[in-house]
Amino acid sequence: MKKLLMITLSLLALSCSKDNEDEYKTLISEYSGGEIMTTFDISIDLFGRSPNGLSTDDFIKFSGGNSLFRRNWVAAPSSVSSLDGLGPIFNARSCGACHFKDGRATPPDSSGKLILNGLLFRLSIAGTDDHGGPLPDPNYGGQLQDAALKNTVVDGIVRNLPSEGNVRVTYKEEAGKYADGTTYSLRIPNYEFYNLEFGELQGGFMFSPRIGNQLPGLGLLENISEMDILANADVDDYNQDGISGKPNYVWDIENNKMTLGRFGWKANQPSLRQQITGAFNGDMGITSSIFPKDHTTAIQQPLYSQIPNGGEHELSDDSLESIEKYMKLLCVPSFKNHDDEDVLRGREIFDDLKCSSCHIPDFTTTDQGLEPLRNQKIHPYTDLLLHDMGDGLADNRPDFDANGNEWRTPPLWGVGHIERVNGHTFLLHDGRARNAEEAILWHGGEAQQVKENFTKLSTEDRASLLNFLSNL
Ligand code: HEC
Ligand code: HEC
Ligand SMILES: [Ca+2]
Ligand SMILES: [Ca+2]
Ligand SMILES: [Ca+2]
Repeated sequence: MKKLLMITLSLLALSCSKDNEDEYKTLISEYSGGEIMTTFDISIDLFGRSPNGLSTDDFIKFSGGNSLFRRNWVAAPSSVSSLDGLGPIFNARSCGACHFKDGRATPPDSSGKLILNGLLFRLSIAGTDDHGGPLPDPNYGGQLQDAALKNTVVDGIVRNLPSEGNVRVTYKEEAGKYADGTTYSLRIPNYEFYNLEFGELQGGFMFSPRIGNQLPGLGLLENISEMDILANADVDDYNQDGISGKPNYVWDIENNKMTLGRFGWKANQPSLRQQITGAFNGDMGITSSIFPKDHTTAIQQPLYSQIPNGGEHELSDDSLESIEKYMKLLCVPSFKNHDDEDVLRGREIFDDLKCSSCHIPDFTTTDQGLEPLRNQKIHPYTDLLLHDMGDGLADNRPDFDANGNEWRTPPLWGVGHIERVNGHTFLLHDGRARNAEEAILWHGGEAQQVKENFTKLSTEDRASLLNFLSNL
């Protein structure tokens, strides 16, 4: 194997146009987040690092945002008025509950426990809203909140409010085999809604299970120019490689227009500001200037509307600015063992298999925005575009321009570090894959051929590819 790699290297060196050399340097760069936004930390806090050299003001905001992210919000009224307003219904009390240490949530196991951890369910019915987005369920809204305030005084009586309902998750195993004879098994999730407080789900009801993502590097992704993202789009597959990256266009509430989506599993959010305030509103019941209204539906009002709120708005614009800065400035973990022969071999296989036609390794950020995010050569391994991933992964629920089969290519930077931070290796939009290998085996649709080629790799090559991923 060593020999093979040496030959490839010398070929690269020989064919020595400047371009190739640059390409190779990029290939081995350990600075996944560019020179400023890369952290070499290997502690369990590694997803929570800020870049060196922040201004005092930015550092204060980053730290303030960090604590807002971790703290539990409480019911209003409370002595800590900057942290009250939780509920009436919610999924979790803090951002950190689902993004533990800014990392990936653990999916629920099959035990049928009430706890969904960081898995949430987006809901809709057939049709679209005024902006082409999903049409919320009339009774349950756009998301199932499986928790509600307890010990709350309503009309002088202490009550435990019921939540909207719960979901039970079970998995079925399905066996498969590699060309080398090695067997594997994938788990197919099944979801069952129960304890539904506001009546049965109607015909045409759709849901999308989604797990909380790891959060490093999002400011850099937000600072890739739209032009650079669209350059990789190929909606009608003109170049006939079977891969047709498609941009999602979603409603930008603050700017009152359709905008390229970048965040969420279907690129369903246009900006970190909207993603963050959407999470406060939907996941925690906290209002803000962007989402001034409670997340409850008409049928729920009589039950929930007597709960005191935590001020107008419950999240102040100052707090929003801090937490936005925090999200923007989380550094990306470095690419470990970037000069290791087997890891580099894995990277070559990644390219050979054409994983990199969706998980695009290289971008340069714009010269705008926060100083540490400008002009950075980054290696996120995403195109931020939508791809048909086949029926196996489909949620069959459209989300703006994303159809029921399409998902945004998730960035692979940091995936190898989730285990250290979060103590697990579950991947994909609903956490069904128990590790990177299973995540690849789930690829279908536009990635069907790539997946099949993966299953035909030699045992050693497969191991090298996985070794590469575990170092990202
Ligand atoms: C109940 C669990 C849960 C809570 C609480 C939660 N999140 Fe999330 N977060 C998610 C899920 C699930 C997604 C993916 C959403 C989607 O695809 O629509 C997500 C996505 C995100 C993203 C986009 C990540 C990406 O790669 O596109 C950001 C940023 C984010 N959350 C920030 C926050 C902040 C800030 C808070 C606190 C206000 C928060 N989240 C609270 C579960 C949660
Ligand atoms: C056609 C585009 C495409 C190709 C080609 C492709 N991927 Fe993906 N990849 C995706 C999308 C989209 C997802 C998210 C699917 C989901 O969550 O349901 C994904 C998910 C993943 C994940 C899980 C990431 C996470 O954060 O949960 C890994 C790991 C991964 N891909 C590795 C690879 C490797 C290795 C290859 C080549 C063998 C490859 N991919 C080829 C589009 C692609
Ligand atoms: Ca509230
Ligand atoms: Ca709801
Ligand atoms: Ca194409």
